[in-house]
Amino acid sequence: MHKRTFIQAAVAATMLSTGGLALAQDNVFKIGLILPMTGQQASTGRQIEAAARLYMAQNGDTVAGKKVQLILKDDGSVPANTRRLAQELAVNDKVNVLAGMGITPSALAVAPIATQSKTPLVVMAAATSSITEASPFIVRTSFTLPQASVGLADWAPKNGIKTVVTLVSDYGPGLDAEKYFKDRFLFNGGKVVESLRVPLMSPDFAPFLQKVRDLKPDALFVFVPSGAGAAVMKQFGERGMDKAGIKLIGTGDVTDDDQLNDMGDVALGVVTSHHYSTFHPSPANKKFVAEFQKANKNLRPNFMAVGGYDGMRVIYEALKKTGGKGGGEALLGAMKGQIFESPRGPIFIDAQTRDVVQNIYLRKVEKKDGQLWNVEFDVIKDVKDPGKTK
Ligand code: VNL
Repeated sequence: MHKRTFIQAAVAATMLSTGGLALAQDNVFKIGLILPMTGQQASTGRQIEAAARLYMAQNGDTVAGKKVQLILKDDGSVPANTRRLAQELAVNDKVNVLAGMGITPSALAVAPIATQSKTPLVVMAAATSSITEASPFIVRTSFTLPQASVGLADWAPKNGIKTVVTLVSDYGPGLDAEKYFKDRFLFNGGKVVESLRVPLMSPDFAPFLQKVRDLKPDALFVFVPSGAGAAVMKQFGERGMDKAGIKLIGTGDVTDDDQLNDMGDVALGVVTSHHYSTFHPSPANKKFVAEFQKANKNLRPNFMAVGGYDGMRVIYEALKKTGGKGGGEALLGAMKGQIFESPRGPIFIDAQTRDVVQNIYLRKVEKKDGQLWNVEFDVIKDVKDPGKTK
């Protein structure tokens, strides 16, 4: 009798504790954040992680009565790793949202998992136009290369640039940048003399730049992913391209704020088009930059940080709106159509395309108080991704 009571009590206790566990699980909202924390794209991972943690520090980790848990995984930007990690997060950890995606191949590798598990995937970095079409569960808070390239192709011919050589990383975003810059530049009466493509991994820019020097265009248009710009700039300077009268232009990835201040005077005067500059003069951005730098040993936030910060905002607001009810589909629904003031300026998550609509700024590198900045001098408002057919 005594023994039976003991067993009953033990069973009851077990049930109570597993019941308690289930309840605790129910009250946790999990974000599976996959980023390149090591390898060639590690600066992108570092920026996005810092921004996500800042957003949580500023807004608390309890939303709609749920405890928000950030689960960070390092994929080293190897797409097979991204895929495996996403699978584990969706199946074992049962995350409510997948997020991050440092490069396009990572986002494309995870898209089918988002679709099958009905888990929203918030793309915070990768920027090939077609990514949002790879799964109806993808929402993007970064940008697209067509979006960033077209404005520069309008600006260049009006500013004495008639001949251009394009130089891009040979994968999704580079091919988008090359195509959309070229088509618009030709339409505007410009001429693309040559289109060069460099490998994504460990590129050696020297032979390509030598070729550009020989071709002597008015300008060299460059797209390389965040983190690779400093190497391009250094070799551009070493080969005396600027002195030979060739201007450097590109999307803002090449004058990445993460590296810009160490690029030296060769970067002065470089004109780029992009959606975010650390120097953007809005009160919201000044607050963001100050608090980001304070929390990160003065690290300057770049466009990757802003993609991560806004991605967290989209997740938090969707959780608030749904109260965590209705699963992945409801959460996704509440992400669509969000409109708000980002550190980059006003942005909008287009409900039809799930892609970000935003201002694109023309910027020129200038020195102010001894530091190099991308200083905005013109804006094209509310730019939709020109790569979308519908
Ligand atoms: C991508 C596009 C990656 C733009 C980037 O940096 C970037 C991409 C890592 O889609 O892979 O600046």
